[in-house]
Amino acid sequence: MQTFHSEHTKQRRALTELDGGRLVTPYECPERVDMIIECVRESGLGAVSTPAAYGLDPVLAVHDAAYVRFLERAWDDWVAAGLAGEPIPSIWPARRMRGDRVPDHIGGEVGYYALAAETSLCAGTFAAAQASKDIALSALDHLVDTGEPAFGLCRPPGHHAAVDQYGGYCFFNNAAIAAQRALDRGASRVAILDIDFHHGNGTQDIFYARDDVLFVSIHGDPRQEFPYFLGYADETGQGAGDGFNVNYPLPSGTGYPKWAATLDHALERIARYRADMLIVSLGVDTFEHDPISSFLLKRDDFTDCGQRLRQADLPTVFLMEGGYAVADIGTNTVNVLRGFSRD
Ligand code: Q9C
Ligand code: ZN
Repeated sequence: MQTFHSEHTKQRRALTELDGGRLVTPYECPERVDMIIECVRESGLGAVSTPAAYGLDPVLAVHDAAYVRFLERAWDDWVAAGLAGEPIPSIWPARRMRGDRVPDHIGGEVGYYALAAETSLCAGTFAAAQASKDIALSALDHLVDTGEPAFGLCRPPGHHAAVDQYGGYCFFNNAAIAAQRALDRGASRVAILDIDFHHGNGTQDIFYARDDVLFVSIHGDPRQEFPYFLGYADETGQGAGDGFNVNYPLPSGTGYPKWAATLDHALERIARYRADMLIVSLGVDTFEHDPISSFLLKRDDFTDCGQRLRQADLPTVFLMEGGYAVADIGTNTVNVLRGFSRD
C-alpha cells in the first residue's frame, strides 16, 4: 500500500484550542504526522510519496466559494483588525438570528463560518488544508490509476468540515473531495465509511441529498459527544439521498466486541449498495487511551479492524482523520493498514 505524505501539513501549528473553558495547546498537533510517518516507514507497508498539486477546483466542487475565500484571508483579516490571539468565534447566527447575512467584520465572519469554537485559525492553516486535500486526491488517483489501495496521511483532518463551515479541527473535507473526484473519474457509487470516534457531520452534510455517495458512520452518541447536534440514527438522508446516510451512534465505554459487530453491519450495508469504491475516514481516536474520546479499542483491535475492512473486497483509500493519543497514533494507524494488507 502506497502512502501519501507532505511536510506542508505541518504549516498549521495553532497555539490555542478552547478546551473546557481554558486555552490549551491543540490536541490536533503537527507531531501526529511525524509519529504516523515514522511507523509507516518502519512497517514496510510500502512506498511513501509526495502529493501532486491540484489547486482549488476540486475543493470548490464540494465547498462554498465564499467559504474557501474566507479561509484564505481570515488570518490576515484578523491581524489587520488589530485583534490579538488566534481567531475564535464568540457569537453565531443562533436560533431566530439572521443566518442569511454574512457580516463584513472578521469577528462576525468567524461566527458565520465556524461550527464550533475549539478550532483556532492560524497563519499556516490554509496552506496545510491545501496540502491535506492534495494528499487525499493523490491517494484517490493512485487507486484509480493502479487499482492498488492507498493511504493519505491527511492533516488537518476533514470530516467535520461542511459545505460552508469549519470546526472540529477540520477545514476542507478531504474524504468528500476525494469521493467527488472518484465520481468525476468514472465511479458511479462511492461509499464513505467513517470510523473516527466522532460523527462525520461535514461529510453527511455534503452528501445528504445524494444517492451517488453512501455515507456510513460509527461514532460516539451525539447525546454525549461532539458534535452533539448531528449523528443520530434517524438521519437517513433526504430527497434522492433518502436511505443513503447511515449513522451508528454507540454509547461511551463501547469496547471492541460491540464496535466490531457494528462495523460488520456497516460493511453489509455497503455491500448491499454495490459500491464500486470505498473511502475510509480513518480516525484512531476510538483508542482506549485517547485523551478526548470514550471508546475502548486496544492496539490489536485496530489490526482486526483492518482485516475486516479487507473482507469488503473493494478498491479502498484510507484518509487520516482524528486520533490524539500521540504516542500510540502511529502504531494504531499502521495496525489498521497492515491488517488490511495482510493476506
Ligand atoms: N477539547 C476529529 O477527531 N472537541 N475532531 C474537543 C476537547 C472537538 C475532533 C473536546 C473534537 C473534534 C477530526
Ligand atoms: Zn474524531
